Amino acid sequence: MKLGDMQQNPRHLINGRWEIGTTTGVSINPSDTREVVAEHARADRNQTEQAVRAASDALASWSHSNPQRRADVLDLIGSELLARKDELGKLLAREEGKTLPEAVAEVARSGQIFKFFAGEALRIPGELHASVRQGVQVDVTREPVGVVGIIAPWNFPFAIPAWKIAPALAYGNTVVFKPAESVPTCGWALSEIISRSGLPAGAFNLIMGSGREAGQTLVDHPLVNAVSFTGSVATGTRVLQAATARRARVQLEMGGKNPLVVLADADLEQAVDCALQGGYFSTGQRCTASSRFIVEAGVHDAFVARLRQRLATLKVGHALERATEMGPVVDETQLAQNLEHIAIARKEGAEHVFGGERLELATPGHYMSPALFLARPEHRIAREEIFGPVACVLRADSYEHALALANDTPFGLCAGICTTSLKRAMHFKRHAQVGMTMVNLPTAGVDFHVPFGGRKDSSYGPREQGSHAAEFYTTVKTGYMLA
Ligand code: TXE
Repeated sequence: MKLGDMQQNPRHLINGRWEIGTTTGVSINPSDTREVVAEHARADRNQTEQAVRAASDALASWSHSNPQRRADVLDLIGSELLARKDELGKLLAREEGKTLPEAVAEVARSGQIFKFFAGEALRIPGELHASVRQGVQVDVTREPVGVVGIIAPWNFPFAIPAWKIAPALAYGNTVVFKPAESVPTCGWALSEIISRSGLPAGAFNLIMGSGREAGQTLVDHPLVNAVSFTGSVATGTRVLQAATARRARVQLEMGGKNPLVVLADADLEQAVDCALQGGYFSTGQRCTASSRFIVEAGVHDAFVARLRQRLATLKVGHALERATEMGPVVDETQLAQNLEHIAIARKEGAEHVFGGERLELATPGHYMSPALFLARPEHRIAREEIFGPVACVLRADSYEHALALANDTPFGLCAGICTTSLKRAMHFKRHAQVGMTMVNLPTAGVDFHVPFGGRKDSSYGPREQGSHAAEFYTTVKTGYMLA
């Protein structure tokens, strides 16, 4: 089978072999629903269990491999992702619908993540302590956790799997990876590169299929020692309950309702840029997207007028067209969900400023115009994650009021502030109840070498990315020795 044929018909990777599925599924281009991106394998419980057993059998070899070998494997994967970023970015744009520049940048970032963890494999930290007992030496070392189940969402089909798979392998774990149903070909393309990197058979396995069957099997399987999940709060909560019931380690990244505070002293153009990028780029389908613009009264009307102007000229279109600034929504279900939220906002009395309509363009796709409303804090549009190009403005009387509004949410992933006051910026950084803060920057758009994650309902377990990833992907051993 040639690579091109495989890309049309992605198979599972189980124990180093490409396997057909028990059933097949199709993935569709959201920019042009006439185009089938691929017909891919789907796994049932039995096939998923085979992948878990393969990962478990490979542990003895990979967990004791030397760090240089792991670094070489990860570096090779990173280099190929970087070298093929244009081609793979095109695939990503076709299957998920983000614009080509966004998609190419995501693939490049995935390559950088693998290269970062190639370095981390050589820097696994340990500690040496003097004992409280005479003549005894104590050391603290880190070991792999075991088999890691990786359950990924559709919105970053290269980067999110990369920032889970790379640390898992760097620290000597073996992996069963399940991409989201709507982006199997991206998951397969990443796995195909990983399959040629020099790993022992079974150290990395790919399973495509439904969350309910393949995903749940990973969560429930006694040989899966840890589960790293990114997705919705509802599914994350189910994953947590099932995995912790059998005492597996769990890490969850879920939703956000991220605020961008705009103070009266802000540079208005910069604030509007931050709002546009953070709220609407990647079609608003980012857990770090800003969906609440909390604007101080003095600048409220000017901000709304300027943002409205910018939204009116934002070019929505086919993800592969050069002029496109915002691609389609990922699928019909998500589009219907977005439109439903817009109907609710109108019904609850939020004031419509712009957009929120389904668009008919030259190709049949899941297009909608970016939406902006003026809301009150109790409106559902100001409280629930929508996960689309839909945002609202909340008026704040003062900085203190803005901060209170920013924290008035069950979520706690990311919060931004636009201000020229160092004092306010520092206060906000300290008092925002989130895992990540941004000053004069969009809430979305993070570095790959520092911790990523949030508080409250947004996240559970240790942070992802950077050297903090070791907290989840390793377990600590304390050794005592009479010297
Ligand atoms: O998510 P799910 P979906 C939010 C966003 C979106 C909503 C639904 O609001 O509208 O979630 O998207 C797998 N056991 N986010 O349906 O269901 C599933 O196959 C194990 C926010 O895509 O959470 C997929 O691989 N796994 C988010 C992954 O879980 C299960 C990004 C996520 O699916 C499972 C994506 C089960 N029982 C969506 N059921 C963000 N914050 O970044 C499903 N899965």
